[in-house]
Amino acid sequence: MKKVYLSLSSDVIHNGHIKIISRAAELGELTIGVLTDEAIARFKRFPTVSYEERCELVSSLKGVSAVVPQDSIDYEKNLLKYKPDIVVHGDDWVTGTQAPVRAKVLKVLESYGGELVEFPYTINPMEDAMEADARRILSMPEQRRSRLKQLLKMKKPVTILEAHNGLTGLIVENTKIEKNGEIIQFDGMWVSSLCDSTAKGKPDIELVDNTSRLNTIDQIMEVTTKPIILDGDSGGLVEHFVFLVKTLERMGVSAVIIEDKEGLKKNSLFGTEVSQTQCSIETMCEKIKAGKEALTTQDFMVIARIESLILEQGMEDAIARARAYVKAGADGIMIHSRQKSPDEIFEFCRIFREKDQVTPLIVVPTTFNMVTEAEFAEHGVNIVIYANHLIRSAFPAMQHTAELILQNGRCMEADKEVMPIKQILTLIPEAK
Ligand code: SPV
Ligand code: MG
Repeated sequence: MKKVYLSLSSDVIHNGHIKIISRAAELGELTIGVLTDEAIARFKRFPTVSYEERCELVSSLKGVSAVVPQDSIDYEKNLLKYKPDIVVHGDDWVTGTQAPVRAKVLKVLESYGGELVEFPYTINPMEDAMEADARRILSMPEQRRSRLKQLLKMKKPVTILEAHNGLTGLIVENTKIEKNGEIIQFDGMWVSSLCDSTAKGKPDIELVDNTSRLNTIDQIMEVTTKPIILDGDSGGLVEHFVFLVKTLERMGVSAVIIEDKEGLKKNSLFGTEVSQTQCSIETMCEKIKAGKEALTTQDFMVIARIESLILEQGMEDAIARARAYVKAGADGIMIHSRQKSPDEIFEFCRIFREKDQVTPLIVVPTTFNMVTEAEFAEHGVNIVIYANHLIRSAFPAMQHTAELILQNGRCMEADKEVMPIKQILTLIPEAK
């Protein structure tokens, strides 16, 4: 009896899956590699049906002899572990995003004499509608809100990119690349005060009010499903912060990060070049406590951001604040720095982790940009936020286009560098 292996990467089982399972079972003893929640979240989107439920469903199907976890879209680990004689797949992966995954499967099979059998892919007319349904479910507040906490349990680090409107939200939602046989994407969005303000032509001084910030979030939410972290600046007055927290939680935002500053807030990357004041530990703790008390669910995270290194107050102050904020109930600590070297961030992580291995640590590597996500994870970091990169890439591109038109007195030269009209017309589909 030959050993047959089929990987199921979907959280929706339809007639196409049943058909390929029964054909695979005809070839020998069939093992199904069920993709773990983390693997599905990585390459596709967060699953709507949990790994355990999917295993139960799949193992009850006719022809299935065994179910094993597959923890990556890359088959290598499982193929080398189970050495199936035959791998079965639909022929849809010959081209498109999964083609490199197929190429790697062929290479591994060749290494031990296994074989790939492909059956014609059954197009299910309902597939698009089912996918749209799944996305609608995932975008609902109670689904989306808890996603960050779920991701923190699954993945280290969770990677977050800045979004400041619907369009940049779509970029964070949909951008995927193939890397080392895996398909990867960002986990969620950071609604940055710098980028939200800049996009509105305003300085980053808490001038854009919460009504406007919430409107930005709403625009992003309308077209995405991924979790959102709001840059809440100083959080404002305690009396105002509790209202903000309630509203964010109700909307389905996953976390707010507030920084320990008072008075006129300026962007942290100015450091001590401008006058900015750090608030007292007591004031910050009071705000954290009030925010936590205002919550209705266990899902929403109030994260405290420490500005001690930015304001050159020293490591001891940063650590003392971190411990106090965690004690006050903070669900995570963001430690910020504007140094080019990551040394002080790594030192903070090391000292913090000596006594606390649980509280999530968050970093924003705008200046210490050479550090990779894997290195951050090794230092105990749980969330990496790329805080301003979409707006920083868009602005020079737009300015260049404006200059090209001025220089040439026409738009032909600019047209060569911009997206074709046909593409922009169809970029956003009319109905989903
Ligand atoms: C932001 O993105 O607005 C931030 C991060 O607060 S930073 O600009 O580095 O202060
Ligand atoms: Mg900010």
